[in-house]
Amino acid sequence: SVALKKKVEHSIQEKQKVLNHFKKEHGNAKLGDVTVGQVIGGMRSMPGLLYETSKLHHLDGITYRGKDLYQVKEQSPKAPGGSEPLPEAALWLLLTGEFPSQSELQEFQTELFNRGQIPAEIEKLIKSFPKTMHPMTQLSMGVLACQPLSKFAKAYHDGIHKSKYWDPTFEDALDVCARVSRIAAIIFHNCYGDNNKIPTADPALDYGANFAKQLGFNDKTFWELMRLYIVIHADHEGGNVSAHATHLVGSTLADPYLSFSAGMNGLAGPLHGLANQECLKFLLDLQDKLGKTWTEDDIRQYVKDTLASGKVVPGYGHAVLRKTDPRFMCELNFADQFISKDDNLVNLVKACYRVIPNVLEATGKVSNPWPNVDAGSGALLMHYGLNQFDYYTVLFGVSRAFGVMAAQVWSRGLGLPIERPNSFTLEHLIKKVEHD
Ligand code: CMX
Repeated sequence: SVALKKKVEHSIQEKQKVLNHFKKEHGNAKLGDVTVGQVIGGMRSMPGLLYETSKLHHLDGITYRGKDLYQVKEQSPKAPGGSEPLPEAALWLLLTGEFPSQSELQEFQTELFNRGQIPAEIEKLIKSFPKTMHPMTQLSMGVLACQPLSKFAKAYHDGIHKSKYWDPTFEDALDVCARVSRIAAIIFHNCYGDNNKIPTADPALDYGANFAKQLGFNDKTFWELMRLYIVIHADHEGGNVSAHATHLVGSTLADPYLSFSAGMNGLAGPLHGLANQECLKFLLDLQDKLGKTWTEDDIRQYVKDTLASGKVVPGYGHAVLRKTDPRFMCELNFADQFISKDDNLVNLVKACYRVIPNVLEATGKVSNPWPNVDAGSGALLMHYGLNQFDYYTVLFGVSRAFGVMAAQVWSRGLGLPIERPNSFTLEHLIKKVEHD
């Protein structure tokens, strides 16, 4: 959309002025001290990244351009007759700080639909991935298969001036967001169906509905869930593994396809995006073991046994959050609005929420005993029949594209340099601390 590109260009130019002035005036200002514990402990809470699209607050949760998820949900344009926010409106918000007008939105939806087309030979390549390959591996490879289409890589090769890097990054970022749902739909049918019979996308539908339709789901409430799901998983500031991996690889001027694929490899880890798959498995194992007549005491004992066997309780805890994840609350609210009160799995999610935080708190070591986004998403997807749970992280990946790709446009727009923090061997670290 010409309007969107103009808006992004204008706000980047304005922000560049602020950044340059700030860097000149305050480049040496201190943001805090780095402790040995942080160096050894995964850089937890260490300031180290400029990331424009979203900011996480340890109690309020994620804000997209200053708006918390409840505000996003309330203020976002919706599908006709719908109540959930639209992913393409969230992408516009992440890129510009504002929601699009109705006419801007319609034009943008058409544009994303057109950008989503994948050349036949690349579709054929993605369709040739083996059924048994994990869907996340297929996602990462599917994105890489589209890399030859990168406009940034071509522009860089042709000698583009560095002040213009953001422009082909913007083009690629929108293409990646548009294409990733098509790649994901192909993967779904590669793994669980017939990839010669993928339902066609409909230009009259919005992004979330079209994605659900291509997966083979025609229930309009599921389309609403997909819209909500994509919006709430899109961005979680810059330090989480998928965002940081995308940002890090992008800082080398690797194009958005290469960087996003790297981010997806990080999302595939069980402590990050794969936790939603693990979480559903946890709930189903619990149901298997206890039947559908479980009690809260049963859950308590099951969680204690899990901890005693040296495993984490998936869907609980967070590196930054210190309260129930608002994304989980959005899922619960959706369940209350749309899902009948006799869904045993959804009721189990709610019972776990009543029981698990106390058990985790009692260990005395878990910094955040509250549920994160993954604690609820699987049960909602199961309700609508999406029960291929090794696919769930792919859904997360489709959504995460919106945040990390919008952020990459801004990183190139602000001319952020290649990342290169300092590392130590343990011996160097010990020497340094003992000498100081
Ligand atoms: N179950 C059991 N133990 C847990 C736990 C959980 N859900 N969450 C934290 N702990 C443990 C840690 O393993 C750690 O134990 P050790 O000291 O023995 O190594 C201790 O509590 C302290 O960890 P922490 O400071 O609370 O948590 P971290 O910041 O190190 O890790 C996270 C955060 C998310 C990896 C961790 O809470 C976890 O493993 N949760 C389960 C997996 C999960 O739900 N991941 C999804 C996160 C959401 C996202 O990716 O956005």
